[in-house]
Order: sequence, then C-alpha cells, then structure tokens
Amino acid sequence: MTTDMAEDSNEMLRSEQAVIIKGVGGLYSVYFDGRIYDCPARGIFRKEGIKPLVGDRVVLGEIDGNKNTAVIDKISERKNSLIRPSSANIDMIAAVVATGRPEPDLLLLDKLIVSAEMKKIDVLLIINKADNDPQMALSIEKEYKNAVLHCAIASTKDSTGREELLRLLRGKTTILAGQSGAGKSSLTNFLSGSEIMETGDLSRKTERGKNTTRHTEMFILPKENEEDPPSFIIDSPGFSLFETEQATSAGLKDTYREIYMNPGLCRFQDCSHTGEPDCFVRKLVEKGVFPKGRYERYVHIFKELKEKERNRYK
Ligand SMILES: Nc1nc2c(ncn2[C@@H]2O[C@H](COP(=O)(O)OP(=O)(O)OP(=O)(O)O)[C@@H](O)[C@H]2O)c(=O)[nH]1
Ligand SMILES: [Mg+2]
Ligand SMILES: [Zn+2]
Repeated sequence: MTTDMAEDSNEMLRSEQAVIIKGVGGLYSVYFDGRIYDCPARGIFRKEGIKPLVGDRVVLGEIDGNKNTAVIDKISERKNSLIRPSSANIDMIAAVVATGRPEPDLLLLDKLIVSAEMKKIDVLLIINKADNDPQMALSIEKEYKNAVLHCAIASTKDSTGREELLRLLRGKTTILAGQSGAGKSSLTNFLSGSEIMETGDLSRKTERGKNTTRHTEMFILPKENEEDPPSFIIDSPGFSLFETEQATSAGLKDTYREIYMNPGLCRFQDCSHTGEPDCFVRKLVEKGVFPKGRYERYVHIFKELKEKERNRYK
C-alpha cells in the first residue's frame, strides 16, 4: 500500500514540471512547484553515461519538503541539447546586440541565428543599450524583423523593454547569447529583478581577456500572474555559444527565415541564391523583404562555408 502511494506520488511528478536549474559536482538544484530542491543524481546515470543537464525535465523521488532535498530518479527525453552552454530543452535563443560599446557585429549575429535555426530553436533578437543610439536600434529592428521570430528593443540603463521581454519569455527556457559586453548579464539582472550575475566593464574585461560569465545556471523569472507557467533564463559568456561547424553551404538557405517563409521558384532547382540568374531571392532583396545587408552577409557566409568545404577535401 505504502509503496503504491509512493509510486503514485512519483507518477504525479512525471508532469515534467521538475527542472534542473544548476549542477555542480554531481549535486543538482531542481525547481519544482515553486521550490528548489538539492538533489544528488542516482549512480545509474553515471553507469549509463548520462550526464544530467541544466534544463533537463526530471522525475524526483525521496522528496523531503523540510530539508528541501530529493533525488533525481529519471530524466525525461530531451527535445534538444547544446554543448556550450551545456544545457537541454531550450525553447528560444535570445540573441543580444548593443547599439554601441560594443559596435554590433552583425556577421556574428547572423551566424548565431544560423546556428539556432540549425537546431530548430526560435530566435528573439534583443537590441539592447538603445539609450546609446535609439536610431540605430530602430534600423537594426527593421533589418531583422523578418529574420527572427521576435525583435525587442531594450535598455537596462533606462529600464525600458522589461515588460515586453518578460511576456516574450513567459513559460519558456531561453538562453541569452551574443557579443561580450552587449549586456546579457545586465539583462539577466534586469529581468529577474535582482543582481544575480556579475556584469563587467568592457575595457577592464578586454584587458583581462576574459568574460564575467563562466558557469551554466538557469534563473527563474518573476511571473506576471500566479497561474503563469515558469520562465527560465540562462546567461552565457561572450560568443562561446554554438556550433556553426556543422553548417554547410548547401543547407545555409534553409536557415534563413526570410527565404523559407517566402518560398518561390528559381530558374535552377539547386539555386544557392548567391547570384544565379532568375533567382527569386534576388526579388525578395529588391522588394526589401530580405534586407540588402542581411543578403550580402548571407553570400559572405555561403562563400566562407564553400571555402571551408573545399579545404576539407584537399
Ligand atoms: N549604456 C548602457 N550600458 C549598458 C546597458 N546594459 C548593460 N550595459 C553595460 O554594458 C557593460 C557590459 O554588460 P554585461 O551585462 O556585463 O555584458 P555581457 O553581455 O554579459 O558580457 P559577457 O559576460 O562578457 O559576455 C556593463 O558595463 C553594463 O553596465 C544598457 O542598456 N545601456
Ligand atoms: Mg556576462
Ligand atoms: Zn535562387
């Protein structure tokens, strides 16, 4: 009877609500129903070569509500996983650019979007430090509105954009990514409403040649309404994110939202959209659906991938 009940309560926890938010030295912090539990993973995971990841949905056992401890009994199947930062079940990448200090590196941004698309992860573009150059914020927004699922303008300095961002992040697990100094850790603090991440002075960091953010940890964002699902955010250091190594020149066109959301026909079936005659993508560029700068960088990335592929077979 007692074992049955234990089974039952375990079943209840299979609602995929328990989430690993941090893991250090084999001890995990697991968020479940508004609380955080300290949990060792069972030896079986190690034996089977499974490493629990931040973002894993898990089944908890031996829950002790007084000590806030439990053990991780089972890891649910992952919808995706990333190597850097080491994490699972990511719903969205929030690509962060600043309008100045540092100057936005749009080629890097485009590569980040390519990586996210290859993983079939939605992209939210956060144009931060809008206080530096509000005009530039608007022009970046114009250039990227067809490139990503959502665009939002923010300034942690002026406290603008917080409500909109919290709404866009609601119920999702999101990773902040982008250039060092763009304001990812500042956004983490701004959104969570507490100083949980160390933020850095750009010049000081450049001197040290280091980022301020090193470990993977997921934070729970404040809810607008009590019944809202929890929103999780992961800060990540500099541009260490992502594996563009897997991109291929042939597959590149499938990672551009401007192209796949506006399908059309080219004269050649295997058109790479980089200058062939009667190419529908050129028409998208002329119409402004695929902004010129984005298109030029597309051609640039295509050539870079071609070059890499050529060298590989030498
Ligand atoms: N003017 C302005 N400065 C900001 C804003 N947000 C952040 N900063 C400043 O930008 C600097 C870098 O911010 P961080 O949040 O540390 O940047 P990061 O993206 O986490 O950098 P890494 O951890 O190195 O990848 C800090 O000095 C912040 O105070 C903003 O909206 N406007
Ligand atoms: Mg940081
Ligand atoms: Zn074409």
